[in-house]
Amino acid sequence: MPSGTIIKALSGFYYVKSEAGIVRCRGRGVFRKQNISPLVGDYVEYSAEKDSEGYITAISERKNELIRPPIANVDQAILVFSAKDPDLHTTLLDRFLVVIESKKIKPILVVTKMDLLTPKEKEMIDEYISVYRSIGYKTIPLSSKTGMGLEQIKSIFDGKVSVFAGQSGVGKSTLINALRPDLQLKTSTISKHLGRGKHTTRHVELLEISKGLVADTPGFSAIDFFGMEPTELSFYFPEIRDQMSGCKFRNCLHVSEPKCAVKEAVETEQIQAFRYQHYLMFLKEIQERKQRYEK
Ligand SMILES: Nc1nc2c(ncn2[C@@H]2O[C@H](COP(=O)(O)OP(=O)(O)O)[C@@H](O)[C@H]2O)c(=O)[nH]1
Ligand SMILES: [Mg+2]
Ligand SMILES: [Zn+2]
Repeated sequence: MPSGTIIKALSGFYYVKSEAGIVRCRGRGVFRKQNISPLVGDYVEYSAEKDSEGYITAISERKNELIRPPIANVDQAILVFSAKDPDLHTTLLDRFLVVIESKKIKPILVVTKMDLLTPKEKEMIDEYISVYRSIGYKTIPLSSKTGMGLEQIKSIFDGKVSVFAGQSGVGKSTLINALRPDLQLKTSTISKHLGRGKHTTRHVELLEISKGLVADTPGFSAIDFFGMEPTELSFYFPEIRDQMSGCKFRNCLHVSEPKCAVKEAVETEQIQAFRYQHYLMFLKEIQERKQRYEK
């Protein structure tokens, strides 16, 4: 039976991209009984009555599933942050990284608007970029205005389903437009002109960029640490995870425990102080939430 990926769901139809092209499929009642409905990103089998029409017969088991936007089988999240305007927001960046790590999705960092930096500002941003690279995150500085970095980013989409994430105004739509000029997604200057930001569409579609699929709507708008245990947090900071086996206490939270290898690594600057500060900040948040809701 032919198979493919659902790239769009609209008005009761699922658009499946397969080797045969795009086939418009209906779901079948059987899914409703099983209490699952096909999602964009699902890998499905279908039965085609005509070349361009058919119905879905089976949904492959999902690797993961996002709620907002509703999409299955996400391989990687492209975290878009601007170097300036708005300023690089490392607290928010680390927050995104923790949530994405916890969902076992691979993060890739993109730093936009590099063209806006003075040489002095560029030095500082380059330093942050090298910190994140040293932790092991692929980090791509770019400018959608000058085209710098665009060739490099094209190759990361190949064979993967990606979702963009990042606060509004950092240049996500502008970047997608630079990669696929034919799409003409609305950017904020245009929406301001129309009176209000129109980025709240519920409907999601996977766009082809290079040899991959990319969600046209940003994901991870809710970035709290819901359901996370205090002891889990260390695992979502790779450089802390690397050190913690050296801590004296097995359940060390790296706050004020004696013989803590993580705190020692902060002192010797193997772990960056700002990353450790964010760890402490998030830990406190998780502990306070637990106290509030779980007593
Ligand atoms: N100078 C410069 N401006 C950019 C760049 N990327 C986006 N912008 C501007 O930043 C603003 C917000 O961009 P937009 O793509 O709408 O951000 P989004 O909310 O993340 O989708 C727009 O005015 C863009 O023209 C860039 O690389 N360089
Ligand atoms: Mg946008
Ligand atoms: Zn410790």
